[in-house]
Amino acid sequence: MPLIGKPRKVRFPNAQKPTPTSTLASTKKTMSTATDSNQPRPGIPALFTQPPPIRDPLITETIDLQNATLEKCLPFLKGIHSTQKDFNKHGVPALQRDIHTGFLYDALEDYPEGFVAMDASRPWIVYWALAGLAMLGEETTRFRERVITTLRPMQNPTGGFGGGHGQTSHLAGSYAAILSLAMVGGEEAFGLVDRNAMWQWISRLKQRDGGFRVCEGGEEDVRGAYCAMTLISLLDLPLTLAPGSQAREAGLESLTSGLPEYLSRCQTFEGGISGSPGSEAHGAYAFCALACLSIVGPPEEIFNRHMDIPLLVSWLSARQSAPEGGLSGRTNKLVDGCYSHWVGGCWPLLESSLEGKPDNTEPPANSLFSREGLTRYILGCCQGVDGGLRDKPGKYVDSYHTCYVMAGLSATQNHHYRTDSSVSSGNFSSSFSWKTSPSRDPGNVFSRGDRLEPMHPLYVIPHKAAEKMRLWSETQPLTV
Ligand code: FPP
Ligand code: K
Ligand code: ZN
Repeated sequence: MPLIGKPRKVRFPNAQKPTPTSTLASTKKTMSTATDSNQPRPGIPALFTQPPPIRDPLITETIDLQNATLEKCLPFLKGIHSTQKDFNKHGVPALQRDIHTGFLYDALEDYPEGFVAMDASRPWIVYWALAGLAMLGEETTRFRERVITTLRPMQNPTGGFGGGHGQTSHLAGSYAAILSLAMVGGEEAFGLVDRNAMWQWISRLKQRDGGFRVCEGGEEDVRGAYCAMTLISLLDLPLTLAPGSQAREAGLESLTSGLPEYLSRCQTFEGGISGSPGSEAHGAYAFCALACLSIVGPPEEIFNRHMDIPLLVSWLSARQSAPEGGLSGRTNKLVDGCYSHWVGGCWPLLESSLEGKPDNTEPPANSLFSREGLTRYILGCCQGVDGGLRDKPGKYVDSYHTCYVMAGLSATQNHHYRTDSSVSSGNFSSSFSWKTSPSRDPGNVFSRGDRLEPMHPLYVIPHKAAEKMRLWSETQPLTV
C-alpha cells in the first residue's frame, strides 16, 4: 500500500533559521522607532496584544488564516483602531449601547427584499432583536401586538411554527417563536400557542434512539433535542409520548426516554460535542447538549453521569484563543464573536455543576476561562461602528451576532447559580431555580455602565420571561 497519497498543502517557513545577533539588534532598533504609533494603549497586558511566544513551524492553510485573523484583530486588541472610542483604564472601549439599540430596533422593522434568503428565519429575526434589546435593558413587552401579529400565521394546525407563513413546522423556528412570545409576555401571547398540537408534533419528532428530528422527515441532531426540551419545559407539555407516535410504538415511554444517553453518544474523542453521533465536535452543539441536559436534570447530578466532564472542560478551554481572547467553534478554526455564547454559555452550566449543591451563592473568585480575554475581544473587536456586533473585524454586523455576542458578554459579566427554590414544583423544576448576581471575577475589565442584563442560562431570555410563561402554562394543564 502506498504510504504517500495526495500531496498535503503544507509549507515549512525559512523563518525558523536562527537570526544573526547583529541583524536582530539592528531590526529591533528600527522597529522600536518605526512602531511607536503601533504601541498598545496603557492598561492592556501583553498577553492580549502580542502573538504567542511559541508558534507552530508547520504552515498550513488553516494557520495562514489564523495569522491573518490575528493581524486584523491586533489594532483592535491594542485599542488603537480609529473606529474605537471611550476607553477605560484597562484600555477597553465602552459598549456603544445607543447605536446597538438603534440597530436592533431597525432589525425589527420589515426586512428588505434582499433578505429573501432569511425567509425561513423570520421567528429568529424577531428573537435575536428582542433578546438583544432585553440585554440592553429595553422593555420588550411593548412589542407584544406586533410580535403576535407576525408569529400567528407561522403556526401550523398540526403543531409547531414554521420559519415563515406557509412553511413546515421546524423545531428551531418554534424555539425562536416561543422565546419571542415569552419575551413579549401576556395572556394573548401565551394563549396563541396550540400546546396540545405542539405536544403531538414533538412526539412525532422523537426518535427511538432518544433524540429528536428538527422537522418531520428532517435530520435528527442535538439542536433538535435542545429546542424540543426548551418547548416542553417552558410550555409544561406532558412528558408521555402522544399515542400513535413512532417512538411510543417502538417502546419508549417518555419524551425524555434515552435522551441523556443520546447526548452522551454525541461526545467525541476530542471531548467536545457533535451535532449527531460520529460527527465533528462543535461549540454550537456543546451549548445545545449541556443546556438540554440541564433541563432534564440539575447539572451537578446529570453532567457527570452522561459526559466525560474533564475531557469536555479541556476541549472547551482550547476554544479560547490568545492573544485574541475570543472563542472558536472547533479545533483549528477561527475566533468568532457568536461563540461567546455557544461556547461561553457552557461555562456557567459547568461552573454550576462543579459548585455542586445549590445555594452556594458566593461567586467563585476565579473562572474556568479568561473573562478578561473574552471581554476584551467582544468590546474591542466585535462592535460595528454604526451599531450592531459582528463575528470579527472585517465582517459585517448582523442581528444573529449582535444577539449572541451580547449573550456571551452578559454571561461573563454575571454569575449564574442554582438555588433550592424553584417557581415550579412540576417537571424540570430545577430549570426554574437559576438566579444571578454580578460576577466578581478580577478579570472584569468592562466599565460599570457596560453591564448587560443577565439572561437565563438555559433559555437565553430574561429569567422573569421564562418563569411567567411556565407559570401560566401550569395553570392550563393539558388533559392527555
Ligand atoms: C459551522 O459553521 C457551524 C455549525 C456546524 C453549527 C451551527 C449551529 C448553530 C450556530 C446553533 C444552532 C442552535 C440552535 C438552538 C438552533 P462554520 O463552518 O461556518 O463555522 P466555523 O468555522 O466557526 O466552525
Ligand atoms: K463561523
Ligand atoms: Zn459567528
